[in-house]
Formats: sequence, structure tokens, C-alpha cells
Amino acid sequence: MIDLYASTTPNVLKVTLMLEECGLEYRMLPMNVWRGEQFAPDFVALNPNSKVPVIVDHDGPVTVFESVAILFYLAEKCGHLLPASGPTRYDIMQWMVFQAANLGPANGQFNHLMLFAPQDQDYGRDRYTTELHRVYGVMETRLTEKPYLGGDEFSIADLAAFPWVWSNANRWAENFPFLARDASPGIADWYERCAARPAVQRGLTAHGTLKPLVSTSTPEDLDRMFGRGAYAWRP
Ligand SMILES: N[C@@H](CCC(=O)N[C@@H](CS)C(=O)NCC(=O)O)C(=O)O
Repeated sequence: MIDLYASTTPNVLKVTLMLEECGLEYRMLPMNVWRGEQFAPDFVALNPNSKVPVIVDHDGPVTVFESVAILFYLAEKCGHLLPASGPTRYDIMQWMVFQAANLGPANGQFNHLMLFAPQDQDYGRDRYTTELHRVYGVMETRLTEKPYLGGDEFSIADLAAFPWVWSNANRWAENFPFLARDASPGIADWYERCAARPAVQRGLTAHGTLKPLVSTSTPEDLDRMFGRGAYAWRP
């Protein structure tokens, strides 16, 4: 049995999709990160970085935080979606790191600046709109050359990237241009191939049972989560 500390966010969805791909028994333990549950000492003992997802694999027991590390752990536990050796393993790794260092942060910072930043400052929004176009451009080039990010086969690199595309395509609808077939045919075809996998559909259904909790936060909760106001670092 695996416990997944969960919220309705793309980094958690990566893990749900992988647990379904592996056919592992798991349960989701919802965390209200909008009310600061990630800062409770019991949770910090599991993840010193105070973020979901975290898994506790009771067959071990083993605790893993950071979504990409969790995908590697599950891939190696199950021998699924990551070759044990050879050049493709490193192709997959580099696209996993691209997701963790570029695609995820660009989408996340873009969302934050659009939804939560003061509306009278354009610098951050302009910077991350440009960065978002840049990283989706990198992804589009790769996916016009290969059917999947890791190469010819579906892998954990696709499971890492798919939730951000899925989430922001839903969030921004017509204002999200990166799935439009005329502009991004490589991403559009890849997205359809990923979404057609039965395990991905099962994972999306399981993830859909989590309740969105953003509206439960107080202004102070948001300040603490975003490190602003009374929580901003000052010398
Ligand atoms: N690099 C981390 C990012 C995790 C992350 O940002 N989690 C968000 C939800 S998607 C969270 O827990 N936020 C709470 C906070 O920042 O306090 C990963 O990939 O696991």
C-alpha cells in the first residue's frame, strides 16, 4: 500500500497517473496546502520542503518527496516506463529535468503572477509569458521529431509533462495556445496519445475526486504560502 499526500495540483497528478500505470494499490491523503497543512511538523518530517506530493510506500517503508523523484522511484520499483540502462534512459532523464527545472516552474510562476500578483506591475507577467512560450517551443520542436519526450516510447518523461499541459489547458482555455493544432501540432498529437492511455484516464478520474480548496484560504494563509506581507524575508 502506498500513501500519496495529495492536492488538486499537477505535481500530484503526475504521481496518481504513475500509480495507475503501475497498477499499485494506493490511497490519497488530501492535504489542504491553502490552509498551511504542509507546514505542520508531522508533514515537515516527511518533506522538509513542505510541499506535496509525498509518498510513503509501506512496503519498505520508503518515503519519497519531489514528484520527479517519486516517478523515478515508482518506475524502478515496477520496472515500468524507464529502461534499466542504455541511451534512452538518459534521454528520459534529461526531459524529466527539463520538466522539473523549466516546464513546471514556467507554468507555475505564470499562474501565480496572473492570479495572485499585484495587477499594476507587468514585469513578472511579461517575463513568464515569454518564458512559457519559450519552453512550449522547446517541447514542440522535440515532439515534431519524436512521438514522445523520451523518444519512441511513452515514458515517465511524458507523465511528468502531461499534467501541466492538461491543467493549464483547462485553466486558461482559449488563452492557452500551446495545444492548438495549427500552432503546436507536435504537442497536440502527443497530448492525444497520452490522454488515450487507459491508466491516464483512470488517474484523471481519481485525481478528480480531490476537492479544490483554494477558496478556504485566508489572506494570512496566502501570505504565508507565498512568502509575502508579514512572511516576507527582511534583513
Ligand atoms: N518541485 C516540487 C514542487 C511541489 C509543489 O510546488 N507543490 C505545491 C502543490 S503543486 C505545494 O505543495 N505548494 C504548497 C506551498 O508551496 O506551500 C515537486 O515537483 O514535487
